[in-house]
Amino acid sequence: MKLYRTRAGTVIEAGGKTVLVSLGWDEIFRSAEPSALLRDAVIGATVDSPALIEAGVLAPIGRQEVWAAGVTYYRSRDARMAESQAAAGADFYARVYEAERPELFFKNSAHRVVGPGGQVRVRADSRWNVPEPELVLAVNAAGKIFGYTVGNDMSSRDIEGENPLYLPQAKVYDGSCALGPCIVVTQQPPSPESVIRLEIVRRGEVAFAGETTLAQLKRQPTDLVGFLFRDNSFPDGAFLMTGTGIVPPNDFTLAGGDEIRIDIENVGRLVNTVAT
Ligand code: DO4
Ligand code: MG
Repeated sequence: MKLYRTRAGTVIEAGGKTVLVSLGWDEIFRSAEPSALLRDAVIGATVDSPALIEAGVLAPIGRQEVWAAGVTYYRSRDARMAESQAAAGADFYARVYEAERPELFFKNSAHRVVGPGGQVRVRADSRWNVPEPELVLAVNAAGKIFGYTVGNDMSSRDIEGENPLYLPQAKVYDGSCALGPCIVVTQQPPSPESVIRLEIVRRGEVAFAGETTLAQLKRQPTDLVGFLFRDNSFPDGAFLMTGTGIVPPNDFTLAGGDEIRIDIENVGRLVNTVAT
């Protein structure tokens, strides 16, 4: 079942039907059993129109906070160690990759999140910027993962590399996160073989392409959520980005007008452009 937040309201695609349901977005995240709530809502729904989705898909977020895990793939550990060498930060990344406690950081509140087709941004005071394509967990208020979406954890590598304490500035700014296009509601996590692909297109040419699989993710999604919910409450649920396994080479930086395409097999495709 796919759950969309649209200009018309909450829309579910299930069993070949596209229906508008009278459920508020945050109500779904507050529910103890979101999938049962959605199933019942589909049975009671009357409108069946694929045009609902074409009318305008919004970022699939209401009052949820967005959090992120970091250094959960070997490639990310490597890239972070290299970029922070001069600041003597490399050891922190090596240690957190091995540690029981993961790196978790606050990524964004909803107003900084863009939806499918929207414009992500790079900071004006940064000269080295990349997208981070990530599987994102949709988590209800009780800490249960009920679905998955695609995310882009935009990052300023020069700011992050200068000093690990600058992480919030490298990660949290207007337009620094994209989510969507929908939440795939399922009890079954995407299989480890699922491929994550990133393609960056500049003036019609592929400027960077890379891929990995979920098998390279070192942490279990349930463990990440377990740490997030330790002594921390989320009355409206949360999104948790699970980290990147694709990092463009060090001489690559995003430019205004670049198109960022992220595909996660069995979850969806998220496309955004970089604001000029
Ligand atoms: O520690 C820096 C951020 C790591 C991150 O965002 C990632 O690995 O995806
Ligand atoms: Mg990341």
